[in-house]
Amino acid sequence: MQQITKTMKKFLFLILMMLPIMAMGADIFRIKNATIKYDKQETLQVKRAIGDLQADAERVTGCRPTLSTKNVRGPQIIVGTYGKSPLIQKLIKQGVIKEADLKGKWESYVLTVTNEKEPRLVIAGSDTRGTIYGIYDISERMGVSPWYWWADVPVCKNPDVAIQISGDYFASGEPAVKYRGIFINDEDWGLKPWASNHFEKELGDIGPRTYAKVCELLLRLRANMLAPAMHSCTGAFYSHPESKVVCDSFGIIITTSHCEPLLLNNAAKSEWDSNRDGEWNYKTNRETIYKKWDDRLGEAAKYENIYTVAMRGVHDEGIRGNLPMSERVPLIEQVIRDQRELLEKHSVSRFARDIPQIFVPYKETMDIYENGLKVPDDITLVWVDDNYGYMKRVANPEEQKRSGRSGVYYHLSYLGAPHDYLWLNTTPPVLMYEELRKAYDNGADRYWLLNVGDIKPMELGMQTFFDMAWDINAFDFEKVYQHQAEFLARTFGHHTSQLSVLSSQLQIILDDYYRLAWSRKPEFMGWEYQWDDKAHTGLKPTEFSFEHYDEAQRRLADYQRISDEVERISSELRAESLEFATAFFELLQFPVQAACQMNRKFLMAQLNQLLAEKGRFSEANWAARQMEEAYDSINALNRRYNKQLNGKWDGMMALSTSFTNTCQFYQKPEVKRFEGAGEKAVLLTPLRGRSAIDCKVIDLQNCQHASEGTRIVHGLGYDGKVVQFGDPSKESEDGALEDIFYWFKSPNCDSVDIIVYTVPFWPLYKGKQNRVGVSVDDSPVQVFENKFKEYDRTWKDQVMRNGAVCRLRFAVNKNHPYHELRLAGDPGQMIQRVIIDWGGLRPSYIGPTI
Ligand code: REL
Repeated sequence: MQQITKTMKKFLFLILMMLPIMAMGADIFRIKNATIKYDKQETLQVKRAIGDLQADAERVTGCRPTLSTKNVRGPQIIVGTYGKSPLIQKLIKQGVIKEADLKGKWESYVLTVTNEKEPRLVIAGSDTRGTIYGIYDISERMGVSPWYWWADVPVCKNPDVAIQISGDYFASGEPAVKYRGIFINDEDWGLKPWASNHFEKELGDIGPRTYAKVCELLLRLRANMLAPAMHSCTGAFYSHPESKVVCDSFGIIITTSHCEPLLLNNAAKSEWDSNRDGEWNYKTNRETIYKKWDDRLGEAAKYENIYTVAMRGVHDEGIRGNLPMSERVPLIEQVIRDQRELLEKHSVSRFARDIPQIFVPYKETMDIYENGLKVPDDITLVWVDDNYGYMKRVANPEEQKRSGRSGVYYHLSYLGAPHDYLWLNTTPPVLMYEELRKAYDNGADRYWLLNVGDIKPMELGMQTFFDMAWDINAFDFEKVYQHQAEFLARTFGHHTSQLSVLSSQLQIILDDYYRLAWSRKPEFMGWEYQWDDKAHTGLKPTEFSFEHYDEAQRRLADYQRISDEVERISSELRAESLEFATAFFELLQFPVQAACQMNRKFLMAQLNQLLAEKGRFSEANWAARQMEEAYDSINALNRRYNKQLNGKWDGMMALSTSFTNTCQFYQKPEVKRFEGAGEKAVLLTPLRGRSAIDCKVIDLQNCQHASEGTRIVHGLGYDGKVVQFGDPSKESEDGALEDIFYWFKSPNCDSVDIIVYTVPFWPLYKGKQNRVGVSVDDSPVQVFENKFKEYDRTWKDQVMRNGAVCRLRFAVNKNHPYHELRLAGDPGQMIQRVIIDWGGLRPSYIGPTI
């Protein structure tokens, strides 16, 4: 009896002990007053990140956790790396962590809360970066946004913050893409002036202080590599030796752009000076070039790098000298052989095949590759977009077998022909997903590099890119379409009443923002002025029509609506917190309002010309003032961006970004003024229902699908949705094109024109096609095959308007009022707009509305 009582007492005691834990929920860990515990053996990089965890915990709770490598009592955050940390080994033995989640895994981590003896939050990584990502995952769960510094997202104070891991245990798994990073490019108008005149004034350049901030951001976004800025306005990365040390202390891998072989930036005089070093020509000056690479590797090979092999000309040029292809190919093969010899000499790995290398068939390098260049099997082939978001090709089935796999180099920002876009981030996330998924499904899982220009204001695009690079399988068309609105709602939701309402409001804004920029990017509103258009001396009107379909009016009204909407959300946020309103300005308000004013500037200049020609002088004066106001507004927006937060971003935003845009008429288009005519406002509200006569834009949503794979994709196209004919990687069999059909009623006529706008993709790889077939009633199918070459007129027009267009004529029986339109396409083809024209279509840019 006594025994029973003793046992019962013990049992009761245990129950009582557990009660607080059970009440609290076994999987809750309070951060405040916890000690961060780790082993001495941890790498320098992990220890540095532990410092960030400590700082983040203090930001949130107001208390700075103690760090300890000794045994401690009380709540602990245990941080450790598999294979280095006895602490983690012990937890594996105890069954707290599953070894299989870490052993042999690349950059993976486990998070778990165990409250058995003392509350413990465990962050265990499979390797250095795995542990670091685990740390930053916890920071984010505590409420520290990856963008807390770069986009000033405030950290909400919460002394009681608690971490709850669903199911008590979280194993991240390996990232979908092994190497994930950014290329800082075209820094001349943002990052460079900001760093040199402001953030790193003492150095007067982009250097270690800036790179420390960049590296921290990358790790918080679960990226692992950086291609540093390389324009000649900036000192070469290796000319500030501390920069590489800093990047290494974060565990960030250095990679370089396509034109910097073996870490050598020949655009920088300190690296390559033709007066000093001679011609950049491997045929005539091999020894000097070889020596440069040798020296560079001597200094940098001890760090973690991914090496660009082969070579191009100086900076972004092709190889100089009229070397025929029959000589180019063996010459580049020789270059690669020599480079691998040097890599073996300097690297700790004995064999070149064990050193990460990339070959980037960018611009003319693609021709050399297509002409038979032999690239050793272990080298990763990095496929490129055409600088405007469309992948030029992906790996074919043969290339997919390579041990080096393949990768992607993708642009969110570009300086070059036919027109640059360096100011705003306007690449729809859905296009990015479509193109990257296509590459990934065909083997591009080794390396993803994103050209982000100056980083700001590319935040949303970067967030989507790195979330996809980490786990592309968590995405589909619907999820990627909602991704940015959800991210913004999570970021700002605490400060508005309803999160889901906010998310839908943001989705509507983003829908319009991307849709309007899809037909014409804000940077392209100066229209015809292009890089190779040297003869052009004045501003041409845009093709948006004020006279037909209210096209220009509608565009202005749509922009104004989203601009007002971001203003409204911003005032709501401001009422709660000025800091949140500031972050909102950087992430969304600035891009939306800047795009709006850029459009207003050019469209009002156009309206001024139009009204002046018609002799409506007082209204022309009004349009001229609107243009002036838009110009001033852009200046004011840039100024606000640079000057807010005590000038934190001073120099980051500029009115004139890029060479194309620096000309005076682009900055401030000329307008005509009429003295004494006064000013009269023009009614610009688009009239509802004044729409198309004798032509019709079909609503793709109302098409019937004849085959399963065909789908509607939201977030792309002139109308915000497109039809896609199945999966791009699917085999196409002739005669088995996937199709859709649509019934329409026509007036009494014996022919109709069908105008089809597709999304201007490149064929998947050689041998694949971009065909769309159209038929009406029983007519034979007419096929439009989108064939173009990079830099030809068709391609230029296509990338500037994000569309390829064809007009096909069909005879119809005039006694039959109803007709069937049938459309088919190769797998992956996207149709974004179809217009049925009975002869009534008027000149405009994209035609009437649906
Ligand atoms: O976008 C690219 O990859 C290239 O055009 C760049 O490497 C290059 O630096 C470009 O900005 C030229 O000025």
